[in-house]
Amino acid sequence: MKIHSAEFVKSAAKAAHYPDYDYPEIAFAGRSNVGKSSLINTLIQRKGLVKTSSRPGCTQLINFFLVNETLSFVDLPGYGYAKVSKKIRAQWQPMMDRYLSTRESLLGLILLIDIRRDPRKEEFEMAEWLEARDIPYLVVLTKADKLSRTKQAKRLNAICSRLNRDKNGVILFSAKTRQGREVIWDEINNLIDWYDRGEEE
Ligand SMILES: Nc1nc2c(ncn2[C@@H]2O[C@H](COP(=O)(O)OP(=O)(O)OP(=O)(O)O)[C@@H](O)[C@H]2O)c(=O)[nH]1
Ligand SMILES: [Mg+2]
Repeated sequence: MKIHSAEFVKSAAKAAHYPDYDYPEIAFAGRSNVGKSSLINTLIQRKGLVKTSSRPGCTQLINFFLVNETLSFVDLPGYGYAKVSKKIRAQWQPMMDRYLSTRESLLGLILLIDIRRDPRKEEFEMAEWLEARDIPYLVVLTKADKLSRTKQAKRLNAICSRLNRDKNGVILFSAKTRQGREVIWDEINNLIDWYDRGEEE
């Protein structure tokens, strides 16, 4: 995918503050520190456009980005980080639920899981929730560079079977080596084609 423009649009907590454009939108979700912001930067080839940090809990609002003036990316706050205050965490869940259940232009979601971790309650709940609403999602296993190719393949098998998901729907990725970037773009483009066909009907 050739990126000729990528810009930060705005941050929002409330639905009233979401951008009111209706470009097809892809959201990125996953545990805090899993690499959501780094994945977006790698996809759009802008190193610092999305702020990343080794300190979990970096992204605390819903952040909207516009790519090539036609596609919207949404960086969601990470879940499951215990050190964030209770008050902040209590605000996140309704904020995420509201976004996922009301955003009409949401085309699909990318669910990130650290390749070294087994999916847990949060990931199972998210997957179930998306399936119940017919929202397509892709699983991306992040930080693949931390493991050898042999170990990556083993983790891919283990995680697919835990999620009961075909290997085609789970992609190995590294923001460091950019492994998997093109495959993720292919999947996003497939979703967009499918959306465009639906619009024409
Ligand atoms: N080795 C390696 N490190 C990564 C990779 N992706 C992200 N990181 C590092 O992991 C840390 C967290 O990355 P972020 O992209 O900020 O994670 P996030 O999911 O956006 O985190 P929150 O905003 O806190 O929810 C940073 O120190 C990144 O440099 C990767 O593919 N490989
Ligand atoms: Mg982030």
